[in-house]
Amino acid sequence: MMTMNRILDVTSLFKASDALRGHDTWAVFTHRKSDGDAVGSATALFEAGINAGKNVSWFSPDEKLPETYRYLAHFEDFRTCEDFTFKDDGTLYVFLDCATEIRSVSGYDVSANINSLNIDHHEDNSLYGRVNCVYGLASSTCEMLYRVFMAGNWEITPRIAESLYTGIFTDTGGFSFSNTTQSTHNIAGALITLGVEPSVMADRIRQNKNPADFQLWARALSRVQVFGPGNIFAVSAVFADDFREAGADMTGTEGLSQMFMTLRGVKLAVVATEYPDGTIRLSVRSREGSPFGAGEFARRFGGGGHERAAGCPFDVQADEAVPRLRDEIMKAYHERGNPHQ
Ligand SMILES: [Mn+2]
Repeated sequence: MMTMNRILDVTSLFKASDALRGHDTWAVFTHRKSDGDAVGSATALFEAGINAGKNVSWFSPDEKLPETYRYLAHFEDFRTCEDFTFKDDGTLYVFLDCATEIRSVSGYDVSANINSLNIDHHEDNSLYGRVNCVYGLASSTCEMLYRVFMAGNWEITPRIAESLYTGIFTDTGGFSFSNTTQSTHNIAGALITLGVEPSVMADRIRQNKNPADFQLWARALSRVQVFGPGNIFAVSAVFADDFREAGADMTGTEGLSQMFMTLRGVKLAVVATEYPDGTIRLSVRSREGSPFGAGEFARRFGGGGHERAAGCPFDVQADEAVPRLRDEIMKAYHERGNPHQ
């Protein structure tokens, strides 16, 4: 049975803080295709660790991080790592923004006797850590980490504040998605008091497209298909050839699926992306009024994420991706949106 982590267990914040204090060596893991929340939370924790005299390292399977976040302290401390050997050697293994342990490096065994700390805000987090600090109604992992820092009286330096603000800003779409709450704004306000400049941060995060990304987006935008009852569904695709011809890399799709949510009346948008090895992944976005959520749709294909933003593999040939995707969306609609048919 899937957990739906909708209650904030305040004691878990103290347990997380105690776990961090109690270990001199931290290995921090973020998920594949790291986003602002993953990079923001990892760099914030890295800085907090260094300030506390800890020996900190940071990994994910990504070859490189989105250049957008290079302004964050400790961006350069990131290391690529596909597999990791987890040991019971006094190291604290911290997973950030990872709904499941397999979203990060491989080699982790849930039942093994190792010190692991899971800090996250995915509703469907499987609680794989020895200590789990998970609240599905938090806007971001950065918001959770802020709560952990406050619980344990950790000093939040201006660098940490910038990292945390970055994750909150990006995961809420600049304070515009439905996960934006009063707490989100209160925490953002506290971070501003600690030195964050909102307009500087917004520019750094948003003013980052290069012409190659525009060429890539132009291809995706030109292929949009809107369909379903009341035209509530939108799909598009980008293929390996598009990346080559546009001169863009895989980070060029960041923000693309959200763009299709700006279409009038659209409640659910899906972008299929072909990776260099020919595999297809879906990026799914939804809003209130969709017959099924983004997370629910992604879970049909072994993926996961949030109710409003999720991703999954899609096991089809590239040239079949769009028609198959349309079929799958209508299938989900008939099963979920029209239960009597
Ligand atoms: Mn997140």
